[in-house]
Amino acid sequence: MKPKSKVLIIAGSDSSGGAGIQADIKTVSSLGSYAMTALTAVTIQNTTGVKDIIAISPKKIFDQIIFTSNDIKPDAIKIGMLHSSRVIKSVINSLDKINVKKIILDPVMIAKGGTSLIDKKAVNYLRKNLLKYATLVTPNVPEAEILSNIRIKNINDMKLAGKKLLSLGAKNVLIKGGHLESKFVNDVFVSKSEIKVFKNKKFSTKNTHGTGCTLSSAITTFISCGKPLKKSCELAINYVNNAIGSNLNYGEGNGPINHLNSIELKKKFK
Ligand code: PXL
Repeated sequence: MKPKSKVLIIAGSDSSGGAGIQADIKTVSSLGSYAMTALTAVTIQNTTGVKDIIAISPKKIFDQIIFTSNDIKPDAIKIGMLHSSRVIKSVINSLDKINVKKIILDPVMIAKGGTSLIDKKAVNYLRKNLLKYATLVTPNVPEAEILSNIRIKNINDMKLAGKKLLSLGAKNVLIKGGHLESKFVNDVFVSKSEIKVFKNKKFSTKNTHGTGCTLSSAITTFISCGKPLKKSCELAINYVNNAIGSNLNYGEGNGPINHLNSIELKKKFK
């Protein structure tokens, strides 16, 4: 097959392969599109946690985005880990130059084991300056609480926080409900014209490392192919749920999900 579209991923590396740019490339590829990357940081980690983080300079992040996109124009962009205000600023400068309309922002803040992937000043900078570039922002509950300054305990709070993020400049919001105590996961999509709750059964597994990265990359892939945004969210949630359900159970800690779940190997490769 030929790729259906081209996606640029701006994100950090996860050496364990379950989250970050590795999850993004696997997701975009397994859903049939072409993945390009601009690496923002290198994390040294495995399923038990993050050991170290090495930053890439803001100028070199800018250069990766511009040099790559000027040659092969992306249909959509996914943004993940941005660890400092200077990095966010250089990403904004590059977005101003390349003029790509479909931008999905996953406001990554804390890794599964609790390590912070962004500094505190950068959170304020992101809220004030980057949110307005986002076609869709995809926070989980703790991230939505920080960005909106609203305490979230239930679906109604998620709706309020979503509306607040719209008022701060995001064009659409998908708040992921997996952190709330419940038998179900309610993901809440908020746009200017509607609110939609995607309700799915929660899996009881510790192996959910990289679900946020995977979800935002899957949404980016679907909208890069021309699917409507809300439909892209629905399809991406299904993709992630199938990938969790496949339960690889790799590693001692929070293991990865199965990004290849959607792929059938052709006979000639068997
Ligand atoms: O899941 C958030 C995330 C994003 N980006 C990188 C990560 C992680 C979580 O570990 O390592 C690079």
